[in-house]
Amino acid sequence: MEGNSRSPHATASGRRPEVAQGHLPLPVADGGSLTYEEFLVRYALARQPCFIKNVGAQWPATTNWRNIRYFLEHEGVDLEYEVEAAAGPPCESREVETTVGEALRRIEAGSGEPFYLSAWPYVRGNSGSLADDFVVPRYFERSPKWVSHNVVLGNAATDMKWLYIGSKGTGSPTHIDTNLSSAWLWLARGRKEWVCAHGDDYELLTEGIGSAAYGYKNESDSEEGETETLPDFFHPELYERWPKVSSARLYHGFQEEGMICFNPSRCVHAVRNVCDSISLTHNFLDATNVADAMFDACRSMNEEILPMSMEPGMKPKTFVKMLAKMMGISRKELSKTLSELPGLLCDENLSSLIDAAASGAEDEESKRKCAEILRRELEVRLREVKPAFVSAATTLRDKLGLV
Ligand SMILES: O=C(O)CCC(=O)C(=O)O
Repeated sequence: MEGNSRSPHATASGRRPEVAQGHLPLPVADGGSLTYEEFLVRYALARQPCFIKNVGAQWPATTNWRNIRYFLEHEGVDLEYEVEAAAGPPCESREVETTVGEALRRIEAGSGEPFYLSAWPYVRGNSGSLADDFVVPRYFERSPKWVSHNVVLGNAATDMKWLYIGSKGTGSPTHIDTNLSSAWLWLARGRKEWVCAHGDDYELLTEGIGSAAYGYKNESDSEEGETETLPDFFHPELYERWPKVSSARLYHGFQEEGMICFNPSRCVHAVRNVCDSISLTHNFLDATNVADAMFDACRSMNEEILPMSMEPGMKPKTFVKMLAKMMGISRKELSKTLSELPGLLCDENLSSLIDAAASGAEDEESKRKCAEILRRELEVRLREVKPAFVSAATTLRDKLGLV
């Protein structure tokens, strides 16, 4: 491993002193030798962003995804699928409604203004056969169906699988990933410049920001009463404009072709395409971040869903119908999920969660060890969040009459 996998600012007492201004190098792990246990301990559970090099050399994507023509001529790609692209540099971009085909042709033509086919949901967008070109590395997406298909955790409605294809100068402004999930981002072509905060600095960076912390939002989008915004990590006066950033651990680095950037749950991050780029992003929830996802689900139930359901004149049935429509799922499916929600973290589910994650380890002995590490860690992490989740989920279920 290169760079620093442990925060240089952690002390023996576990307390972090004020950090000097400036960025730390993003650690680089070697996918050829990184074990699953090392990945868990150093990165996923530690909420430490990193690069992983030497991944995917044998994948068809390594050769095929170097050229936009491949996507344009691939018979499994739905070029008519409607998407929102971004025109212009990251913090000033405009949304453009277009199709996959038009966006790809525009980027291929390279007509001046930066243009980004960002967050192309290629699986939902009828182009899932592109997944034949790569294999999900052993470190990621190890979750049982009750997590990966749960609508409240976001996955069934949005499968969290995207492609990002854009010209030089495009990028994604500072944000936090949906449901406080983790993400692996593999670069097929180009070069990306990243700034990622340590996941444990999430509270510090999002304090006082409220819902503006979620998604790509800029100052003009802030809601009433929310005066702060997430810091623009690429702003030339970052530390002057957002002084609290000097107390956070910010990691900086350039992602080269064939490398993964791993963003753990709670990691606030921003990225720029230094040159024309083609990349794959999958977000996921598993045993390493489920407690964070539950924390986010509590926030969403208490601050968004419950208040909405209690608006004057709102009938429970109408509310469920409206919510199902917003999530793009059937009313029946949503009602079933919401009625079962308070029992989601039962012992049986937690065991299957741990087993699914530990199955990433190389042999039986390592699987046992990883399962033990995960069990201990989950116990601590769920201690507070589980009662809060059960309480919010029960209130919601009862309020909607879904018992
Ligand atoms: O590559 C990009 O522009 C954005 C990727 C990213 O940060 C994300 O999907 O959360």
